[in-house]
Amino acid sequence: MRIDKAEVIVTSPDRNFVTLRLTTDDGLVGLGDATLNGRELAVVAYLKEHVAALLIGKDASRIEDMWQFLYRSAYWRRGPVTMAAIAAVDMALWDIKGKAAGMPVYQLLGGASRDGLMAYGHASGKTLPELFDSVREHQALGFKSIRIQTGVPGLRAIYGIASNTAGTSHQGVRYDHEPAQRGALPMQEDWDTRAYLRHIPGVFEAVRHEFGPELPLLHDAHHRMTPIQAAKLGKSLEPFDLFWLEDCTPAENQEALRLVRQHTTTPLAIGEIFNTVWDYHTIIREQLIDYVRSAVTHTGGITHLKKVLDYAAIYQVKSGMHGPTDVSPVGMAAAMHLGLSIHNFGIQEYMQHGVKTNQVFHQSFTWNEGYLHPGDQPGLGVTLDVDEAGKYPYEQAYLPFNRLADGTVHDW
Ligand code: EZ4
Ligand code: CO
Repeated sequence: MRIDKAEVIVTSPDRNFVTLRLTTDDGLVGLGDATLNGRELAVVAYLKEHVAALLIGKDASRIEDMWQFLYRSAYWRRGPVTMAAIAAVDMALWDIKGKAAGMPVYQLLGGASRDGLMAYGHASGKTLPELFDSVREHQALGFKSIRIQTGVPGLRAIYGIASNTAGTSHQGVRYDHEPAQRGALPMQEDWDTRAYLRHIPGVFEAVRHEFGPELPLLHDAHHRMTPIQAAKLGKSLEPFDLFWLEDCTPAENQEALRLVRQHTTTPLAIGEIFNTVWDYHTIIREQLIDYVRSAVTHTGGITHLKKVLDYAAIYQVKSGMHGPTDVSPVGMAAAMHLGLSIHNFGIQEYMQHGVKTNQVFHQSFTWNEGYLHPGDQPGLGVTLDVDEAGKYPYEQAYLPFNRLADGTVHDW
């Protein structure tokens, strides 16, 4: 079972996706997701120019060895581009191993630890009535847990609020498949932390009043606060019993979370932009977070993220894997197989892909009353229709960014 062919496929059905496709000499095909939103072609070049040739002729069954080889032989370690490239190779090899064994990947990881994966969806609205409608739409689709994002009075555009010109997912929910906007330049948004801190507790109070105490509610603060601001927000949200507050600070300073943790019992989730266990070791060991947000795609694949989550398990920290539309259906499948098998699964983010994306990637996961299951196809359970993919060439896209009222660039 040697790797015969390594192809990098770029397609942009509803948004850009980068997929690595490995073929073995006995005809097995493995897919890996290498999508790095807004910097897609950097990973394409890394794979095409520096990795593809190294794979040819290698034994496809040696997943751990391949991971160590790609990580250590490059000399330059970590970073989102490198770790997305390694993730794609790793996922494709797990896909191949599953097909060779005739088993879904979750069986190779130890089998199912649960019947399905509780998933949360994204409700948003510029105003409370719009937000309530969005929560109801998600409940009607079966979502049992819901992320809440709203507009802030005085700010024009804000992270996480679906635009009115949004597309529609396969389940019919109005949804904007970005935040990356197609175009030659990034969109500029505005930000005011004090206005946000004044507004958000009232939003959660209103949502609890409307939907009752049981519904698990989540919120993403998108790295925008200082530790003391984050502590204040966490404390002010305690009466509304959040499932988690996500990315309350730019958490590359792991020690900053000590300050937040001293002040609030609101559970914390961090890590969608992290890429190795080294980004997490202090916040896991000191139990400064409750959920690990990494996606398989951005954290070196199933092999590495499983190690991060096994380490987290020792400290009662659970998974909360990133599942935006910029993780491709292949990356989502990898997340579902891993989530189903580990003991310390917490929740899975699930933003539905668009109609065109689902025509390019044929998936076998199931959605049943708020629970995802990766299905029982051998491997990851996703196939890529190359002809369909070819209809959608790459389009330049950028994530937005923020400036404060005085023109200062701020975390977005
Ligand atoms: O901004 O995936 O929790 N989800 C998020 C996402 C990220 C995008 C960046 O590529 O914060 O919407
Ligand atoms: Co986030």
